[in-house]
Amino acid sequence: MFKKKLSVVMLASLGLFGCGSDDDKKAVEEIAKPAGLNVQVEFYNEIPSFENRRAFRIEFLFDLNNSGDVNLYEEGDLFFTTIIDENEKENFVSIGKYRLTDEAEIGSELNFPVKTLGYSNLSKKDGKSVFTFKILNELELVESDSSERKEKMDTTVSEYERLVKSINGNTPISIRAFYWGNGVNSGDYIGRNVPTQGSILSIHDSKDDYEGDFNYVDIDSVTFTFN
Ligand SMILES: [Ca+2]
Ligand SMILES: [Ca+2]
Repeated sequence: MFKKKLSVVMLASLGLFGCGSDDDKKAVEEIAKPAGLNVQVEFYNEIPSFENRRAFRIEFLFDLNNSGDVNLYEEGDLFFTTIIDENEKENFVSIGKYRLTDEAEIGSELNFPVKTLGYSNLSKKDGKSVFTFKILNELELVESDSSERKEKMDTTVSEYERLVKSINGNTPISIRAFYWGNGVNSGDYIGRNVPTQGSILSIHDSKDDYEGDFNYVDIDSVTFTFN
């Protein structure tokens, strides 16, 4: 209830409220999205288009079990990945050996499809790329064909929801971003070998510390907000 009231106030103050059009309805739905975690990554430069089989991949590993390890898909960690290429965008999260994904490969034992994992987007602003990802706290599974599989899926979603809600402003994180394919390679990292220590609410990263032959992927800043 409180949330709904807040939405109305926000819309009214933005001058968007009162016309009763479909756009208004959409705006209310947008604000009524389930709670979660918002990530925004700003780059110094522009990530080029995805022609010629080139792709962009960004990974966020939350070291929730505080092992200091950023290389393994460990039990107790959450590892989010978004891959964007010419044809599609795929979001998935690894929870130990299982994966929740909104593009599940049919028949895979370890990949479980959810209706929406989150909302990721790569856009351009003033000649610079910005990646945003709204990670949801609660997920809705796509129906399973067997009760055995359903049980495993339910357990994995419960574990996901428990872990994602435990992320806070001081959770150690490792972030890796790449753009590659057809002779092009560019990447940048935060907490590459050792996850970050301290606040992740606002992270600044140096200019020109990219790896590869091109400066396309050069992280400038990362911000996390919770709602
Ligand atoms: Ca870990
Ligand atoms: Ca950088």
